[in-house]
Amino acid sequence: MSFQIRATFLLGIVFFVVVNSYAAQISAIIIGSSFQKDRITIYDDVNAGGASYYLDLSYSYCTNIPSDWNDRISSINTYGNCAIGYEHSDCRGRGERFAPGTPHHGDLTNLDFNDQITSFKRC
Ligand SMILES: [Ca+2]
Repeated sequence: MSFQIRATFLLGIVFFVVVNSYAAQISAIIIGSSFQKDRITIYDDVNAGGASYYLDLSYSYCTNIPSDWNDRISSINTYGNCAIGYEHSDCRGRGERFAPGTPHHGDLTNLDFNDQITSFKRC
């Protein structure tokens, strides 16, 4: 290969690598932000203790938690999102709003709502 062809070839590789790394960064940012959006984690015990389960609320209006988590949640991390927890399935019964500024995410006994939540929806 002549110098010119080799230089063009190398430039092509560098361009390919740079474009791909930008594409990877951009998709990582998009995936990262959609991962946090509407995500909450529910915990078996107070203060984020015991078993935990990740819930993504972005795909439906109301999300019934898995049956093995029914009436078991004692604390919640909303990651700054807003979610309403309901006493019964299909977002029926008593509802409590969990959002930045609302109290007792870490201890639902303070809301008299310990081990009672069955479904969630976004605020
Ligand atoms: Ca519990």
